[in-house]
Amino acid sequence: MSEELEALFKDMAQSIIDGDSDISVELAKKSIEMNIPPLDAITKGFVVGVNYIGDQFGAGEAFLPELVMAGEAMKAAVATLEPELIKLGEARETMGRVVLATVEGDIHEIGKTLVGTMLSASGFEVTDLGVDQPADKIIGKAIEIDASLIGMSALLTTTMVRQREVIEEMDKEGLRPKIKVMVGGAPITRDWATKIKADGYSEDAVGAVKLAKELVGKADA
Ligand code: B1M
Repeated sequence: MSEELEALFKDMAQSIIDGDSDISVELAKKSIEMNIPPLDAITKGFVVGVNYIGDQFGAGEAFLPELVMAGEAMKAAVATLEPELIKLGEARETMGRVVLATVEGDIHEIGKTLVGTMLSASGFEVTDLGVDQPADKIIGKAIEIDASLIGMSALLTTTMVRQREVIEEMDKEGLRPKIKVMVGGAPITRDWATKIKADGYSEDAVGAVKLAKELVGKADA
């Protein structure tokens, strides 16, 4: 990696740590001008900063206002890069409809939105319900739009159990295997996904696209 690129990624991380949306957006724009792949900017730059603040918060060394500002700066940077992510996809074929949501009680949206953007860029028709979504809303929307896949994000150990509730409800209503379920989010593991009988788990947005294609039977597309 060149020194210039290394410095840019470092500044990106710092802009999130400082909770400075103006600078994070400016750096996101700079990365576009420099033709840096948008996913690199996110994962090697901005995410490093948000993870740092998350760890500091977890250790009691940063507080809620800092977490909120870091979240806002991260959101603004990812939104700036979103058109570039969409451009990356050269989807010619419709892959199927996906309902995406962060589960009830959980308002973390950045990772979920990133997954949604990547799925859209890859040809999926994504209905993103947003955050804090109860089981009935998620399932109701999937039935309404005849979705082939539900994607659920959870970032809290206290809300990940909601993923299981949605799956149990779907099983009760006989909606599976017609509608497949994919889960993700920082505390989610493959073991958890297996335990709650999800159809698949991915640890990041790129993996989520690959998995979604497999689940709808279009792995080669
Ligand atoms: Co919160 N938060 N937060 N937070 N927050 C965490 C999750 C935490 C780990 C921080 C910490 O303590 N170290 C901790 C959870 C601890 C736990 O449960 N064990 C925590 C806490 C405690 C809280 C509050 C309870 C704090 C409080 O109020 N006292 C509160 C909860 C509010 C609620 O939801 N009810 C809270 C609030 C917030 C903010 C609102 C301030 C803000 C969110 C802003 C927003 O989203 N608009 C925030 C933030 C920013 C974080 C951290 C720092 C960063 C999350 C993030 O955006 N990461 C986070 C610490 C961390 O995760 N390092 C933390 C970047 C994003 C790109 O990654 O979301 O993981 P991620 O998504 C990845 C993958 O996980 C995956 O792909 C994405 C891209 O690679 N993925 C999927 C995600 N969803 C997927 C779905 C898929 C597949 C893959 O298929 C469907």
